[in-house]
Amino acid sequence: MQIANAYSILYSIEDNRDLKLCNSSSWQVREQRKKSKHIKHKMSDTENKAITSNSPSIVVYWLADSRADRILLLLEELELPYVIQKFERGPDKLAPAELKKIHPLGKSPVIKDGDKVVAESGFIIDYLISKYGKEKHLKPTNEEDLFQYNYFLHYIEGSLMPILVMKYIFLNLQKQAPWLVKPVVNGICNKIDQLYLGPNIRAHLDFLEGELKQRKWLAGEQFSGADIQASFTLEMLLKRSNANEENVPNLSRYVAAMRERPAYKRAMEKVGKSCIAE
Ligand SMILES: N[C@@H](CCC(=O)N[C@@H](CS)C(=O)NCC(=O)O)C(=O)O
Repeated sequence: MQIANAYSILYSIEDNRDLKLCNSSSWQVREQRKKSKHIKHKMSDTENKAITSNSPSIVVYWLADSRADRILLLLEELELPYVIQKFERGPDKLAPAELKKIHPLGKSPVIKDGDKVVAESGFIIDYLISKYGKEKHLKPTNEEDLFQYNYFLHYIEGSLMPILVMKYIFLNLQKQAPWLVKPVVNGICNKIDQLYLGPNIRAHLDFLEGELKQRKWLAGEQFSGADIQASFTLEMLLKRSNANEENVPNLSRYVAAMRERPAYKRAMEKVGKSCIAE
């Protein structure tokens, strides 16, 4: 049973963490009510009416400015009911220690599906599509597109993300360096950027531009889980490289098309943003 869009319920929990219930099932709601003694929200009639008994109970542990946006996109594409538990980053930009209670690495995204804890965005995407998304066709069935789907699911986290994370770390290092050592820190960071990060980012931009010149989406003419995995990362790539529609027209067209998807818009609404790379 699937419940499209429509409603979300905001619970206030005593420990100041927001638990946002989206597109929920009756089972979920009742369980959630049982678990939390501190719920202040009273469900409306519409919310109660939309409730059913056999939906999956998926909780997304979502961290601000993180790859967890991918999972919201996916769940909206799949039109599955889910709960978002939101975490903010600390002043050090790291995830709060509470996330370690969900999974020992303390990273996001991580989800709970029933009693299963599932980590790693690429794995979460493939897991949810395989388990609940058969009729949504987010995983190609023909050999060539499936080959690209698997490649890009791994490429995004294995090759592209590490470069972008390094770029982010060095940028922050420069911003946070005390004035006395700033010239030295800037010198080192600029050299790394010039010798390593810059050329690598250029190579990724050229590679992706070439791939997207050949087809609409990463794994063919059909939108797939590989695009969901790429969503967060490609927006970041464009933002951090200052690339635009003039030098990467196909990549820019791709990101713009992603942002136009109704599921993307619904996911962003749920976390109060207009786009991933806001
Ligand atoms: N390869 C993992 C990476 C997970 C990851 O590093 N997430 C970042 C957010 S984008 C995180 O939780 N950072 C917080 C921290 O390291 O404290 C995945 O794709 O899920």
